[in-house]
Amino acid sequence: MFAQLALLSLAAFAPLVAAHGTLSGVWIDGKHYPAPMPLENPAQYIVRSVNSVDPVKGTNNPDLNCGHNAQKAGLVADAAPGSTVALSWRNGEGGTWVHRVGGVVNFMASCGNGGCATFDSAKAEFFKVSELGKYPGTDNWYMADLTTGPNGTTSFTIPPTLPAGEYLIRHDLIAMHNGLSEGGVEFYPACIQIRLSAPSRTASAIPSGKEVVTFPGGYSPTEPGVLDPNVFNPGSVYTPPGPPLAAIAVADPNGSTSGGSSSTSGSDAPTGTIVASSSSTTPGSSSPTPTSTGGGCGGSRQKKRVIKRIVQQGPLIKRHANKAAHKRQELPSKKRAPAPTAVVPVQERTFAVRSRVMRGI
Ligand SMILES: *[C@@H]1O[C@H](CO)[C@@H](O)[C@H](O)[C@H]1NC(C)=O
Ligand SMILES: *[C@@H]1O[C@H](CO)[C@@H](O)[C@H](O)[C@H]1NC(C)=O
Ligand SMILES: [Cu+2]
Repeated sequence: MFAQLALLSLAAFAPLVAAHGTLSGVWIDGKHYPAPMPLENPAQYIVRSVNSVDPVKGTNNPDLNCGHNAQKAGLVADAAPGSTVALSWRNGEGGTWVHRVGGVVNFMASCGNGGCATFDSAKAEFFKVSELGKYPGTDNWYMADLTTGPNGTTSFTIPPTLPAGEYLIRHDLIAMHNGLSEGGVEFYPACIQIRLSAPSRTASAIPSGKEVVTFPGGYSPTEPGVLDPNVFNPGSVYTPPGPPLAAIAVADPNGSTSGGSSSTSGSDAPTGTIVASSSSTTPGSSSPTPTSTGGGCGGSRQKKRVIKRIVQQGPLIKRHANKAAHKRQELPSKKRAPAPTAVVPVQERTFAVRSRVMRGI
């Protein structure tokens, strides 16, 4: 009881609910740009704002474009062909991102002559510049790099031959913990406005034709990266959704990744090693300390009460109806409460307990 009260009082200071989450920041060649909170005016940001921490559901959902009710940002960040873009996420309470299973994809599209601050992203012709699932030869997910702490990042390289101009980046997390059945997948799109002013050394054409897609429309509801009954099976291959990588994309050996983190343990435990090894291209030292409640997506009674209280007091965050599905967090729906040999559930529990300990509860 006392613990619950403590949780409530802590959460009461948090602006958002404890589930799901949003992009929290972008580093371009090490320079940091924060992302707006949901419903925040994006005039002073390079990241378009959304009005909910919830996932976008459905491959035909118009919000698959740039997130829930995305609003154009006022600023455009300078970058260069070949720049490294690193991205961090937070959960709905402002703590550490929790989802680790699924894909991380990045698209880009020209904003045309008018520039990104006024560009209608529904018209964007997106080409894919990066796609990640599991670290090669392991059952470790790239997405889990985001769960290591507030500055856990995933990154990609801007194609080095991209012509000068303004571009919209469409970054998307494809959370697959409920993606074992059709419609279960959770999409978390976020759009970032950048400008390449330095001319490319060897400019190529901006991708077009079969290399580009619009959103919604870029994913199919039944393609393997969106619907994957085997996603929790050890050794299974996961293929991120959407078109193939554009020819000008760099299959960055380190990038997007954080290099050197392919432990063979098959574990996605939230240690700090992955983040630490990415520090050359991204934020400096990131503490592995989990700062979130670590509990995933609105499953517990405690959290529901927290949500209710915050909704009464603070900004109204639209909630999606599928809370029950999130009780499962990263567990496959048909394999709940399995034997202790199952890796993911044990980690999730460990993570939750550790988080509570960290928060002194
Ligand atoms: C990859 O990592 C190696 C060793 O840390 C480094 O020398 C190289 O520059 C990196 N490449 C990229 C594209 O970041
Ligand atoms: C995370 O990155 C931000 C922006 O660079 C920085 O201000 C903050 O100190 C970092 N936090 C940690 C825990 O490293
Ligand atoms: Cu979620």
